[in-house]
Amino acid sequence: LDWTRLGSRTISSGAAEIATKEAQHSVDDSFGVQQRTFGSAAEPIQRNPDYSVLNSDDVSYFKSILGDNGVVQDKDRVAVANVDWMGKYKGASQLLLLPKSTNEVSKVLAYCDSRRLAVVPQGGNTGLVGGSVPVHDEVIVNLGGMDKIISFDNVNGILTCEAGCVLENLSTFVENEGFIMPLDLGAKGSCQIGGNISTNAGGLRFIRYGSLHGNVLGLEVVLANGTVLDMLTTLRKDNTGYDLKHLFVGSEGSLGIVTKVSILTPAKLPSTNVAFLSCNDYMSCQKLLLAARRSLGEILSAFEFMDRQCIDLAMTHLEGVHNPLPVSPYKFYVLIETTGSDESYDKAKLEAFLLRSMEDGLVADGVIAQDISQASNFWRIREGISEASVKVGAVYKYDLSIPVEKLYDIVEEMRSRVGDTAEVLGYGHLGDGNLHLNILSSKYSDNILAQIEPFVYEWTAGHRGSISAEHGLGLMKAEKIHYSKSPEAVQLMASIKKLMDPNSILNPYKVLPQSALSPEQGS
Ligand code: FAD
Ligand code: 2HG
Ligand code: ZN
Repeated sequence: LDWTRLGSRTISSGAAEIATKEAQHSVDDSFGVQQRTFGSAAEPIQRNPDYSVLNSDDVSYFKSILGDNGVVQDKDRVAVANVDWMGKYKGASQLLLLPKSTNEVSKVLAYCDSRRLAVVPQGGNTGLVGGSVPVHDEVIVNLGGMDKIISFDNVNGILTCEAGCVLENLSTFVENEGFIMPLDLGAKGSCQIGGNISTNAGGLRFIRYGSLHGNVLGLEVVLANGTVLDMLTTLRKDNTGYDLKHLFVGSEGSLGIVTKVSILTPAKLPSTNVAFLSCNDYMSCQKLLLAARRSLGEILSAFEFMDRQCIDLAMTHLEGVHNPLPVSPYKFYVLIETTGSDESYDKAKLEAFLLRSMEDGLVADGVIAQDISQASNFWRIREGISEASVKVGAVYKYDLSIPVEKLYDIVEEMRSRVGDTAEVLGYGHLGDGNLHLNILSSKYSDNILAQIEPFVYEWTAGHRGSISAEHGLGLMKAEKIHYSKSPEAVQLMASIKKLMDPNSILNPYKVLPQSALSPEQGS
């Protein structure tokens, strides 16, 4: 076993930044934007004729609220905001609004509601389910201009900030104060905390710090009619009635626009170690997870999983990364991170765990990063898979919660279904039972899609899994919610949507099936 030790320096997990615009352009250049349906059974989505069409009076009104700089009609800039990060979903909006305060958001929404102009809330536009871009001519409201840190309580680690703050900037800020953000993900360089909350993003620290439902302490939200809902408390405990903020965590901009956030940040601990390991079979990966939970216990901070196809893809498409275990190819790779407060104890614990795992035959080979650049390389491989996947041409992405023991079965079944027409990758947050199933080919094809859907949804439902572990439903899966939620639950969600957004101006065609929202369906 060729492992070496991580030095005493603390690392922030992975320095991978993504350049949204560049990625979009390279995607556009290489295979064009797919402009058709995204599910085998889906009909093209008709524009809801009840929405008004933007006119010059509307634009003048927005300018009177936001000033000329906050109202973008420039075709190139609007075009960027119309296309998602994968280059897969493209709207036809003519207007991008950039509010700078809650009051401005409130006035914009009140006006849109009164005029019945449809709106897409947008953060960093890194979402992976087509939720952050218009379907037709919806007005785009991007929160990027609301990027101020409001306060930081450095006793309790409570950050209060505006929704447009970029996650990586918040990380840097709280790390300087001796804390870390409770979430971390490959899109950190572009995604905004408001977008993270609206998608209930999971990511790489979920195994340790849990969901944003636990870490978000308070929110300020603007409702569809412009009402400002102040729930921006910083209390750990507050059982006064229904906890309304949870409605907005994960509702993908369909119930309101998040404008401010208060979030609990854990203390930054001084010792981080990262190991990159290989396993010969999937059973060993599962056993390794259980062993890591038992032996590493409280210091385990990530357990990420990749198959060989992911490593090959990363090596081909990511610049400056190298395979930490180049000698022979293995079927599976696991990245384990530990974070703790006692450097020598933590290191000894990880080393003993790895030795035992090798002796037990769970680990075939492995390496521990000996410095920050090695650790960054390990993380860059894992975090960069998504970025590498969009460079191939066409990518079909599925984000499934499946019981861990069954999680890789669907990857193998999918491989045999698509044969050599596409490359199938399995990776994800194994510690959370979350598989990212990516199917790559040079071009989008109805034949490949027909092999994937509805099989992938039926299989997941058959195993009582979730068709969206962490990315949301967006446009891609709005009509598929029934695979994971009962008709009664969908009906209640539709009633909530109708109550909170009776004119249905917020993020139309997303999250819920159109049939559940139709006026005939009583609320
Ligand atoms: P956007 O993409 O702009 O929007 C996402 C959704 O939220 C849309 O429906 C939008 O309407 C809504 N929205 C945005 N801002 C607001 C707001 N202020 N108020 C109301 N609604 C709003 N996700 C994970 O869960 N885990 C990961 O590990 C992960 N890794 C990723 C890695 C890469 C390279 C990429 C490209 C994406 C990854 N994602 C991951 C997807 C994830 O959903 C986003 O990265 C992130 O949470 C979205 O934030 P955003 O600011 O880009 O939101
Ligand atoms: C990750 O964990 C992200 O890397 C993205 O959630 C997954 O692109 C994907 O399918
Ligand atoms: Zn993920």
